[in-house]
Amino acid sequence: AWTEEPRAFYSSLRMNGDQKLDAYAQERQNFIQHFSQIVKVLTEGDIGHPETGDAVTRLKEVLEYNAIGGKYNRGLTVVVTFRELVEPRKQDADSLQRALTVGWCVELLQAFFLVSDDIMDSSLTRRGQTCWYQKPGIGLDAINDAFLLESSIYRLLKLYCREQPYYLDLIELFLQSSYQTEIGQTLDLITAPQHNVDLGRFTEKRYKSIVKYKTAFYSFYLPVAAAMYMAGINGEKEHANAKKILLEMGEFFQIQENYGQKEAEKVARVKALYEEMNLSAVYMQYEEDSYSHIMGLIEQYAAPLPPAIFLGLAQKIYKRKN
Ligand code: DMA
Ligand code: MG
Ligand code: MG
Ligand code: MG
Repeated sequence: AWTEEPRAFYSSLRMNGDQKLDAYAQERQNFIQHFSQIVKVLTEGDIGHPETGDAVTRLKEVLEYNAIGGKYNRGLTVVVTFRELVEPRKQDADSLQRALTVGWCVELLQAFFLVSDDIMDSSLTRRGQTCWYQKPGIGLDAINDAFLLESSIYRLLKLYCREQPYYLDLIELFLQSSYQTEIGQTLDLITAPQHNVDLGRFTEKRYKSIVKYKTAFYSFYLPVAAAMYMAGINGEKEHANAKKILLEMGEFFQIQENYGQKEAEKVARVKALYEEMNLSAVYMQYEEDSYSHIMGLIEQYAAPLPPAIFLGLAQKIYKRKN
């Protein structure tokens, strides 16, 4: 069985993985182009409104500053997964518009969390530019801007998906993902308060819970689950199985991206300590184990979805040459 030889199974599907990688690159331009339509539908009819016009102009600025500039992998996952799950003859222009829009809803959810997170973390920059709340004249008004980003999700879902059989499933999915992320942020905030970091509280178990709730749910499960609902896949078992694989991937993704403190001197000291502890070997072993574990989960839980959906994501996060 390939559980002992996960790489053999993976190799047999590598073509799918590569095509998937291309799929993200191919979709990206189209996805970014769809943003102007998102802004238009969220603001049209209101910009010149005598009462709310000025507020809607602010919403446009908030959207353009905070939803743009990332890699769009979460939003793109909705579109790429939708294309893989739905048979080509059902991928009409309207259905694709809806998939792009729901992809942007995931990006807006992320923008909502990031604007708020940067305030709570007193961060200075985000995606290579000044954090929104640090901009002159913005400050804590950014809290309301974050709420506007969140409301925009449900306005878009209503505008594009109200008539669809999966409308309620999507609303509940976005609400549940928000709650899970907020629970994760709560755990993060109470475990390592900014001026009172107690490493005793910061156990591996707690760390994994934080990562699962604050990142894995909205970054990995949400976009795939949204595409599943749009493709008519709404069974509890199917969703539970996909979630099992995707939350595990999310955990690995966050461990890989975790650098802790930002100052150059501290980074250098931590790096020296890592060398001493031979941490790169420990990490490589962890990556290896995590990879095998995820391949095992895909074998066990992918069906009835095509394994390529998960392998494509795995290939993006395990930065392997092959
Ligand atoms: C960001 O987490 C959290 C969410 C929910 C987007 P973080 O503060 O650990 O990460 P970052 O370094 O991106 O601010
Ligand atoms: Mg932060
Ligand atoms: Mg944070
Ligand atoms: Mg981050």
